[in-house]
Amino acid sequence: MDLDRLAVVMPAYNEAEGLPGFLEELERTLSPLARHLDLVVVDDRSTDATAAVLHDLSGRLPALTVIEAEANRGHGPTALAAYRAGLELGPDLVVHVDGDGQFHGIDVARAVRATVSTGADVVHGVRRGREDPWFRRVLTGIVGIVVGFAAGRRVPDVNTPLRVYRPAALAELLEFVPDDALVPHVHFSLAEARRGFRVRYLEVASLPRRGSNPNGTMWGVDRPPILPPARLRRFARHAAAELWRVSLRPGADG
Ligand SMILES: Nc1nc2c(ncn2[C@@H]2O[C@H](COP(=O)(O)OP(=O)(O)O)[C@@H](O)[C@H]2O)c(=O)[nH]1
Ligand SMILES: [Mg+2]
Repeated sequence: MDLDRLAVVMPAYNEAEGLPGFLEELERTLSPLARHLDLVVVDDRSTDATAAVLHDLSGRLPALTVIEAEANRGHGPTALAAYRAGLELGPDLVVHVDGDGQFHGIDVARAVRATVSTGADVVHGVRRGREDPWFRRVLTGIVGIVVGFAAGRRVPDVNTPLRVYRPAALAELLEFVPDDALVPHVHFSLAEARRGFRVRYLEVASLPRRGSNPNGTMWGVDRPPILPPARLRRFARHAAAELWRVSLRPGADG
């Protein structure tokens, strides 16, 4: 394939167990696709051994660059910091995946190939086989309907963390989403549709998180509770307000 430089960007939080296997798999599956591969991981001040594990790995994986966040800021701001760091390397394409490693390396490679072969501005990995508690599925469904309505077309898996971007398209999106956004990928999905970006969708398998530390999940539980935890309810409230402010209200930039 004809890529000179490919940058993978990844926010990570408490993923000490799963990161080595996931990063090594990405290195193995993606390095054949470009002359130069970068793996940029932003550690969001993890409280487990993530920083030490990444330090060790950087000795073994020449592609790896580790950035330590100055403070714990959550998934959205950390993903945005990772995107910016990746873009600064001047790559042909930027791939985003979460540090919890819920994808196969070969599916990430398929998404990269699909971006090149279709000439798309962005390719989304649409997750199949997700196992989420009911309230997360309901929340995802509601966000999907709101975004689909605002975008004027259905957007499958609006918040998927597996995305491959052309740098110019990504730069445009990063311009209007605030650095502290809670749900940047939802804003991105909506803006891509509204701005007429060429978006392609690729079905990919959704795996369980690779590590066993439940603090690495968004909601801090390893077994789904019956009712939505307070943390999720608070997050949903703030995310809905942000979606209105950044993307939905009349005159919003998105
Ligand atoms: N940067 C950062 N990421 C977090 C934090 N809490 C959870 N995450 C990450 O958020 C990501 C998404 O959460 P997850 O429950 O896997 O959502 P899903 O993949 O959409 O089902 C995971 O990669 C978590 O590691 C945090 O405080 N900071
Ligand atoms: Mg995940």
